[in-house]
Amino acid sequence: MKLIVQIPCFNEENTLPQTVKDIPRQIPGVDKVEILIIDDGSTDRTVEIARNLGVDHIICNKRNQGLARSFRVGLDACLHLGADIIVNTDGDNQYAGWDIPKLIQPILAKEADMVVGDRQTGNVAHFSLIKKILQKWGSSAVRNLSGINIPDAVSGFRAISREAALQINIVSSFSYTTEMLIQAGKKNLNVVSIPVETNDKTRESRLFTSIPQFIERQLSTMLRIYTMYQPLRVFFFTGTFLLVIGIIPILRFLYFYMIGEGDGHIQSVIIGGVLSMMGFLTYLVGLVADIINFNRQLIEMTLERVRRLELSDAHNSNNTKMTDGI
Ligand SMILES: Nc1nc2c(ncn2[C@@H]2O[C@H](COP(=O)(O)OP(=O)(O)O)[C@@H](O)[C@H]2O)c(=O)[nH]1
Ligand SMILES: [Mg+2]
Repeated sequence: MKLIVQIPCFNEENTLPQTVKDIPRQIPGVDKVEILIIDDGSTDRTVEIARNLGVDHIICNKRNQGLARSFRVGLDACLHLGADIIVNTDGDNQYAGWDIPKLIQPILAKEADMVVGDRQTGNVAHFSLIKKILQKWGSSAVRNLSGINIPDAVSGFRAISREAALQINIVSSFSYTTEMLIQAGKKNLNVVSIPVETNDKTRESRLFTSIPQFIERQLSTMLRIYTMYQPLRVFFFTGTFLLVIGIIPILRFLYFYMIGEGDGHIQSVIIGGVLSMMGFLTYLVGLVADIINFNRQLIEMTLERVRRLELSDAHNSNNTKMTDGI
């Protein structure tokens, strides 16, 4: 059983040493613990420090690619390195490394495919009221969209089984946290949440510069990923909404027409007609999106198989290399 702890880093020279130090290297039930740093084009000494700390693997993006892409690169690398469990933690030492054994327990016990560390934000002193409210609201939105109940949906402290990592395809470039949960829900993976500790705040968030930006980015990710997985529902809802508001002015016109005052109400017919037509068109777009959705499913199935083939190839060639060595 091999565990790889991946840490996406963007200029984390100050906090990386403590983050790495807190990761236990011996965990009951795990044969090997390795650490992978994904350096996302840091301009400080992150890579040098990671090397000095003796982390096992370092991936360097030449340019800053964003957290979600780096996360995906990390997952792929962990799979290639033969990880049975992958843990993601942040380089700012926000999460307590010593909680990792607890975090992976449900996966070791084969009770879960994914475990999300719940920071119990309601009790975290340095979280502002607005952040607490947003966090709660975001998690309930994710719960409605994905059908899984995770109190801290944007937590970056999470463990994933190899099987789940093979199935997850992060496509957004900004935030992987909510996308991963919506995908996991739609793929019927078993996701659980466990309470974890957090360290004191070391610095301001680098992912969000302001609350409106946070809301805008999270909302757009949620909407896009949900539409990707349930297009018919989204377009049917939007189309019906347009149709219903379109029918109201038409009924208004009909009423006046019946009582013999149809003249002068032609605007109602035009507005209602345009809205109803938009509603019908939205249904049609929904059908097209649904067909694209089938294609997505086929592509995802192919991708999963390619991954498995690639990984079994890598595994075989590693074995050959080892035999060659002997
Ligand atoms: N790969 C990558 N990681 C980033 C980037 N910005 C922040 N991170 C990492 O993402 C994690 C969370 O970032 P942080 O600024 O603490 O955001 P918070 O989750 O809002 O606290 C840390 O490990 C950062 O190093 C980025 O542009 N690219
Ligand atoms: Mg942080």
